[in-house]
Amino acid sequence: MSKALEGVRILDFTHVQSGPTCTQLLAWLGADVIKVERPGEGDATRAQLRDIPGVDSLYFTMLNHNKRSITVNSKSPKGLAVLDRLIAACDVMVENFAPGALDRMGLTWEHIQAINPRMVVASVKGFGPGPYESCKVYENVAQCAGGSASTTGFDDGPPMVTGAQIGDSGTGVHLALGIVAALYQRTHSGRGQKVLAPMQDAVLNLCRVKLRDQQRLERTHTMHEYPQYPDGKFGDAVPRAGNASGGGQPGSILRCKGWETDPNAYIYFITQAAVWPAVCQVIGEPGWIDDEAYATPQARLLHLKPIFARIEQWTMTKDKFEAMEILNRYDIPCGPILSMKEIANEPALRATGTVVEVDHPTRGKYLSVGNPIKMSDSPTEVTRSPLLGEHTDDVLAQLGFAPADIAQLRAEGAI
Ligand code: CAO
Repeated sequence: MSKALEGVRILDFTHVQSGPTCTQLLAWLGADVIKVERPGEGDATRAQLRDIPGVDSLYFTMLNHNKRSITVNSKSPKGLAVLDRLIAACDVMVENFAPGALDRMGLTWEHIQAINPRMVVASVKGFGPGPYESCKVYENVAQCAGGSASTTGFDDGPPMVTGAQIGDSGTGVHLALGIVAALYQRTHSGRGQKVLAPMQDAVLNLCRVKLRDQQRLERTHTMHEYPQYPDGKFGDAVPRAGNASGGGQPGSILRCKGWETDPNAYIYFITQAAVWPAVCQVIGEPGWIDDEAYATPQARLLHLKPIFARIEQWTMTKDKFEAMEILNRYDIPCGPILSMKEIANEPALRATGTVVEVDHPTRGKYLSVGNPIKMSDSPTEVTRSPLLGEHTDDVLAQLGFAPADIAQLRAEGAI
């Protein structure tokens, strides 16, 4: 079966997490992704957080599946000439160097355009134009600058970063969408274009509901679904909402049986209005169905703390999976708090290829996250990440370099 992006060739000049997330997705959609790395060391993540000495880290392998790796020294004139040949042969260049690094290599937009006017040049940067545009940025900086940290955590605690890598992987996903849209536009315009996804902007996009709440707060000075209501105080900025739902249907994380010893014996419970009578029946409070203090969503907002405390008395009598089973019978929206250990062993995720086992020549078998996007006519087969420079000779031969030229480039330190 063919793949959605078959025939698209990507010059992957990315490193660390944000850019590689993007190009890995494009590879899973069928693009030929040629990862360009610095000779000798490669992407810094190959050696970061290593669990096996001398072997590519899981950090690297889990972000660089289905790619080919070539080494090119962009600081040598002959290496730059190789890059020019790649620019001529590829459809897209993706990069996430520090601001200005690509220009310092001489690979300006004008230079690239002169070689290949159809090329899409896609970049992740920490910030867009403005006071911070020249800053280097890592994940947590983006979470902080994009509004996630100030709105995450508990009211009486400091700002908090999340485990989900919304700054890096979140931005990579945004960039991938920009790239496929630019490729589509190119089918009409015949031209490439620049695509920029700043990490601050991508995080803010994912925090859109909090900017919604900022404006609600400024107008009404209160937000009834927040834990600060009705007893606490609101300031002039959106506060941290703990585990409150963030939507129009109140929710909370509640303890389940075994919580004293198992840090993940919890369930997320949503008191969706449509199933409120069922919630009352399940927890043994049928009188709440008609009690005017609880009967309407509006009335319940005044009593969310005692309501969730009562529901928790019920969830604490069940383990999280038993509770799920019972609640699902009544269509009550809920979800178990799953540990990474439980997720790694979840048969359904294995069956759909979202958790995959990959074999690697020096590491052996390891688990990875496969393509979360499922397409009926473009299935994904996850293949291992490349060793450093594994495909240098193949790719250069494809570009028309003779074996003697390749040997010469290697001897001169250009590849
Ligand atoms: N051959 C020779 N030199 C190479 C090369 C190659 N193949 N590939 C990269 N280099 C050089 C660059 O030219 C640059 O040199 P100069 O500083 O002399 O111009 C140098 O390597 C370092 O590049 P960098 O500044 O991008 O890397 P860093 O490790 O110092 O910074 C990071 C890393 C991520 C902070 C920075 O790249 C950045 O801010 N990127 C944009 C935002 C981003 O993507 N952040 C997410 C990272 S994931 O958490």
